Amino acid sequence: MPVPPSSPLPAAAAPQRFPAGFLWGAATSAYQVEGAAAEDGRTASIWDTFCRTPGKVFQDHSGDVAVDHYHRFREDVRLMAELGLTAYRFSVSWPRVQPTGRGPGVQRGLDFYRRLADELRSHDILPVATLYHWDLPQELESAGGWPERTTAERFAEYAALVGAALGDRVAHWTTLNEPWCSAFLGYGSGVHAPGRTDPVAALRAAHHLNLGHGLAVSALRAALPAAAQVSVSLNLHALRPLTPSAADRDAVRRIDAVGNRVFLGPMLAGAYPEDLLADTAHLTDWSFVRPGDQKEIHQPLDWLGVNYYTPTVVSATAEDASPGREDGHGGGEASPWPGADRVGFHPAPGERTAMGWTVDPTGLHQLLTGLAHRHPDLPLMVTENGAAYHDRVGADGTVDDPERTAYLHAHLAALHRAAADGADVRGYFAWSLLDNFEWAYGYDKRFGLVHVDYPTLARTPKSSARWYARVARSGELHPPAGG
Ligand code: IFM
Repeated sequence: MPVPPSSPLPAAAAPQRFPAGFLWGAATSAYQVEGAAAEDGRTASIWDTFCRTPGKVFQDHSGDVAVDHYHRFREDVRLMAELGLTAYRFSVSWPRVQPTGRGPGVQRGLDFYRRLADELRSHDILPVATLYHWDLPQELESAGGWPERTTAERFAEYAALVGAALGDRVAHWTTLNEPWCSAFLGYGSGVHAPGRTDPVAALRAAHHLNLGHGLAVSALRAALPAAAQVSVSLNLHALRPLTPSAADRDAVRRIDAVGNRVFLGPMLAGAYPEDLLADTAHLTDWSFVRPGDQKEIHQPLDWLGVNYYTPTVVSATAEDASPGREDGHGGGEASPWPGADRVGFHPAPGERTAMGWTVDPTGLHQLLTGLAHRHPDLPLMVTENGAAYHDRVGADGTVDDPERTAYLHAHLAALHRAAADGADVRGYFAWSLLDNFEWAYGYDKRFGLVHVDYPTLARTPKSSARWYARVARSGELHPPAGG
C-alpha cells in the first residue's frame, strides 16, 4: 500500500533569523572518532568486543584508530573555529577514564577531556559533554550489563567522577545518548553491541538506563557548580500511521510506547506508561522497577536533547512491510520492539540518504512542536541531525555535497518553523563534525561536514561545511537558491 506523503511545511519567503545565543554546533562520540583504543590505560568497551566478533560489523571495521581525534583534537578544534561553530558536543569514553567501570578514575584519560575542553574554550566554542554514547566498559557487560541494576549504580559513580574532574571547565552535560539504541538494538535485535537478542533483557536495560540517567543527574548536580546545565539526548521516533485506520493508529501508539514514552514517561512525568506495561505484560511484570526508582529517574532537566533523522511509518501488521525489524540501523533477526513486534514498518515516501532514510524535515517539526505542547517549560536542543551520502573527493581536491546542504537547510528551516510555532529550541548540532565509524556499518557511511580520507586521515571540509559556516556566522537561513 502506498504511504501518503506528509504535508510539506510552508516555504519561507524571507531569510529565517535565529536568535542571538542560539548554539551552532556539531557532534561526535568517543568510540566513533577518538581511536587510541589501547592508549593511556583505556580498556575494551562492548564495541571493541563486538567489532572483534566476526560478521557483526561491516568488513570487521573497528574504532581502533577511527579518525584519530584523540591525537588530532587540536587540528579538529581549529577546523570547528574556521567553520564558525559555537558549540561542540563530544562524549567521554567510560573505559578511557574508568577502565573497569568501577573505582578511581585514570588521570591520563581525564586529562584528554580537560585539554579538549580548554582548547574549545580558547576558541570560544562551548564544550557539551555526553557521559555515555554506547561504549560500556566490557567488564560491566561481563557482569551483566545494562539489564542489571548495578550498572546504573556504577554509571552514577562514573558521572560523579567525571563531573568532579571536568566541572571546572564544562558546564553543559548530557547523561545518555539515545538510550533506545543501547537498550533495544544492543539487547533486543542485537545489531549493536553487546549483540544480545532477549526482549526481557532489553526492557530491563531500558529501565536501568533510565535509572542510571536519574542517578547521574543527581550525581552531576552534586559535583558541578549550580549554574551547570544537565540534559539527556533521545532519538525520538516521529511516527505516522500507514493509513488512518484504528489498527494502524494503534501501531503508532505501541511504537510510541516502546520507542519514545518508555524514556519520556519516567524522565519527564515520573512514571512508565500504563499501555507499555500492558503491551509487555506477557514478557515481564516489570518487578525490576523498585519502589522509589521512578521518583529517582524524574529529575528536573535544563533542556531535552532531540536527535532526529527520518520519520517512521507503521501499520498494524507486518504484511508487505519489514516485520518489526526496521530500526534505522540495519536489520537483525530479532525484533527491537518488545510488545510491538507484529507492527509493520514502511519506507516514508521521498528521497533517501545513503542509509536508506527518507529525507523529511516535517518529522523534526512534529517532534519539536509536540514536545513543546506537552512540556511547555522544557527548553529543547537538537543534539543530532544530519545525513550520510556517498561523498567523493573531486579531481580538484574538494568535496561537493549539495544533497547534505539541502538536508541541513530543510531541517534548519523546519526547526525555525517549530520555534515560530512555540518550541523553545536553543541550539542545533549537526551530526557529525567528521566522517567516522558508523557502528555496524563501519566506515561505509559518511555523515561528516568534514571529509576524512581514511588511509591518511586528512580532513577536508565539504561544501556543506562551508555553507553551514555561513549560516552559523550570520545566524540567518536564506531560502534555497531556486527554491
Ligand atoms: O552515528 C550515529 C550516532 O552515534 C547516534 N545517532 C545516530 C547517528 C547516525 O546513525
